[in-house]
Amino acid sequence: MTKRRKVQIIGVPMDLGQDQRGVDLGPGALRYAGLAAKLRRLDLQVDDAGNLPIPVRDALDPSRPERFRNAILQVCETLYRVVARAVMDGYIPLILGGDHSLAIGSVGGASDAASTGLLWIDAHGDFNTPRSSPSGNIHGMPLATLLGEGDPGLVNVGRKGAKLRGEDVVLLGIRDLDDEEKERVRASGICVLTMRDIDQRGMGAVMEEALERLSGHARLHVSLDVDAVDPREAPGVGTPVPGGLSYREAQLVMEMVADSGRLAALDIVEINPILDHRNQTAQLAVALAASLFGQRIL
Ligand code: EXY
Ligand code: MN
Ligand code: MN
Ligand code: MN
Repeated sequence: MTKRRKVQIIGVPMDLGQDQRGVDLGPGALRYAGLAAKLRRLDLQVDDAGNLPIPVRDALDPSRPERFRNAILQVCETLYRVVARAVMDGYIPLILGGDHSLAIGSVGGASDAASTGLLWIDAHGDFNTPRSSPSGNIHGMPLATLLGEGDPGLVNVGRKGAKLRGEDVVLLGIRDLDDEEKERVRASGICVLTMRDIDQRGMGAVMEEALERLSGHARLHVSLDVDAVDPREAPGVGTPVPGGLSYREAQLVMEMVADSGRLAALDIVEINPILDHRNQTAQLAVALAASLFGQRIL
């Protein structure tokens, strides 16, 4: 008999990596959408560790953007340790954002003890550095940071240096890169599977390639930025981009990762309940999480 899998929910209500207000409400929205109950029906042990303490944006001086950066750094240091500990205790950590800057801590922490492949599902590349970024927003930088590029303080969160190599990463669902970011992604060695690839070849074939590229890793971290899904299905995000994944394409991604049996950690980020309709986007994310943890149609 295989051991019953254990999931630890870790809420990170952080909105400091971008400008749109409301993404800090994401963990609540996901809980109200019935996340834990849904996973328990899949015969998982689900333990909710609550939320990490996050500095309140309004209490930080907006005229000093470095305060946001310093707060993000502190949160990511804590998250790194919490996630690394969860993995050590035999859990699959399920991190609820919050904006995508939290991945600097979560992906780092999940790969602390054992090498981990990363499937980054996003409309965006999140591959800017403070130099290349047009916005200065840190949620546009976490993947570059994890590969060792950009702000040295953020690069060294948890343990010194890069947490992953380009070849450990697949970017999926991409359709919005800044000009300089495009060059940087091309030079990175990351496998990029864009919306065009999905249109042309179909999601099944694209996911086969993604899993093949990550086949050297027994453990996979899925970092799901919900803005990867088309805004018609997922309106509750701060940076919507038209032409995204359909409901079924997103589900197929989850189902195929589930079949691989290699899921080691999951981030669900960038849900903004203020912009959502009746919690539709959180409900979608819960349905996707259920498939990722093994729910099957038949
Ligand atoms: N590339 C843009 C920037 O760096 O500001 C937009 C980034 C949006 C990042 C979102 C959440 O994935
Ligand atoms: Mn993102
Ligand atoms: Mn995004
Ligand atoms: Mn509407």
